Amino acid sequence: MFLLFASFSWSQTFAQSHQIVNQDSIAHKMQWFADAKLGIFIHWGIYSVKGVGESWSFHNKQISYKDYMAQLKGFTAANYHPQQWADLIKESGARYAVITTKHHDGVALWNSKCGGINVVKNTPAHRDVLAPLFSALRKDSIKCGAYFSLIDWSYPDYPAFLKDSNRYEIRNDPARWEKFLDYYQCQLKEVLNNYNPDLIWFDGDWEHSAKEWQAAKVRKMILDHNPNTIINGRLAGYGDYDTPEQNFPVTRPNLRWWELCMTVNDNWGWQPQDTNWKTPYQIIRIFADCISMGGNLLLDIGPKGDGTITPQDIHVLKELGKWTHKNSKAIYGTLAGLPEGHFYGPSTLSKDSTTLYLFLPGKGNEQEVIKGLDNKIKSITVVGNGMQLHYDIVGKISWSPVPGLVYIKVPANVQDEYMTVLAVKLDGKLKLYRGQGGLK
Ligand code: JFZ
Repeated sequence: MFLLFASFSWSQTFAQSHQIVNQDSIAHKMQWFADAKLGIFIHWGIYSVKGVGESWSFHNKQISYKDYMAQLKGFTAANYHPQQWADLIKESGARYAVITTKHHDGVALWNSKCGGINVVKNTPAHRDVLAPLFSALRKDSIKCGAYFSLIDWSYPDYPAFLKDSNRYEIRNDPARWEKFLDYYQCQLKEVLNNYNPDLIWFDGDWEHSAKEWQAAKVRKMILDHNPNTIINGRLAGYGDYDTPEQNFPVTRPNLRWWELCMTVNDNWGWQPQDTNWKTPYQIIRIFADCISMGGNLLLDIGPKGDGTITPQDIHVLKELGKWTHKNSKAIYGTLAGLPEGHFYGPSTLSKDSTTLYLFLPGKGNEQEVIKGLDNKIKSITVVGNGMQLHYDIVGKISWSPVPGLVYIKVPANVQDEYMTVLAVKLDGKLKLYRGQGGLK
């Protein structure tokens, strides 16, 4: 299944598929998202009880549907402290969070009146676990995102169930599909009315077409409820931004808004056998690469069924937080940085384009180089430390329009534990020389 996804190209956004060249109406509501840079994704559901693959484990017959659903009985949320979750998310430096309100297994984390299975009616948790999280996040000024799976393999009127066994085909029974549409749109309305999310993160659109999902109607329904709601790219061409999943782009995507979603280990939900944790440095470096290329990072954690967040997730979020807080001015509200070739590392640009932030892969060294910088430099300082650094202009030919190379010395005593960041103050807006040097 996943091999198949690997060849997916990014789905188009609403603006692209409708050839909206002037995206300014969308730009207004996208501003907080563009400035936020970091979000935390939370995969939490009954799959977190035994720690099996979220929904896919029964769909792909790795576990029987009965055994999968037996996890309902174990979903206690006994150690669930939403304010602690929110505070940890805040501490990481994330400015938004997205939680699975319902995954493909169809188990809603709120008390849905539209039908289906939910943790209030069907688990010992016996309560809406979303409401207290959204209010804790809002207390911490974190924007709230609701992940919502279009697919619902448990619902009797949904065509697909287990791998290779459809309940029916839509063309043979359109009335039955209508029933499903009513159900999922009823649930979506509940999510909008209950929590007024700042962002809806759809998933699973690949099982049906935009027409079948009624994507245009659903987009309108969301925006009629709140025109500022951001919609991710998985609404069959009716979203606002793109989501390359787990796969890091190598060259800068030609997209106005995008978000990489990525797990801390190899799985979305908690799975005890998965100990392939990324290190804080690896995550910081991936994050810096994202913002350098104009994107966001949505970093996923998987709390256990009882609501505890693993020590490994906590460690990564806290270490990430130390770094994001120290380097905040190089991160939030910035623009994508230098195009390839000018600097061997990620970079960002202040909104007014007069300060360039350089992220030094590793900790930095004695010989950092910027090429083709056609500005005078006012100062170079270490972000979060303030020390002014010495630099040399090397190889400037007096009569040539080609700028010299900027050599910067980063002494060991100002190096960050993970990734040192420099602020290069320019004499005006960034100007780059993009030519081929002295070649004719
Ligand atoms: C989906 C879910 O199936 C998965 O369980 C998880 O919730 C993740 C965040 O999203 O998985 C996908 C979705 C899209 C692609 C691959 C896996 N894709 O476009 O390559």
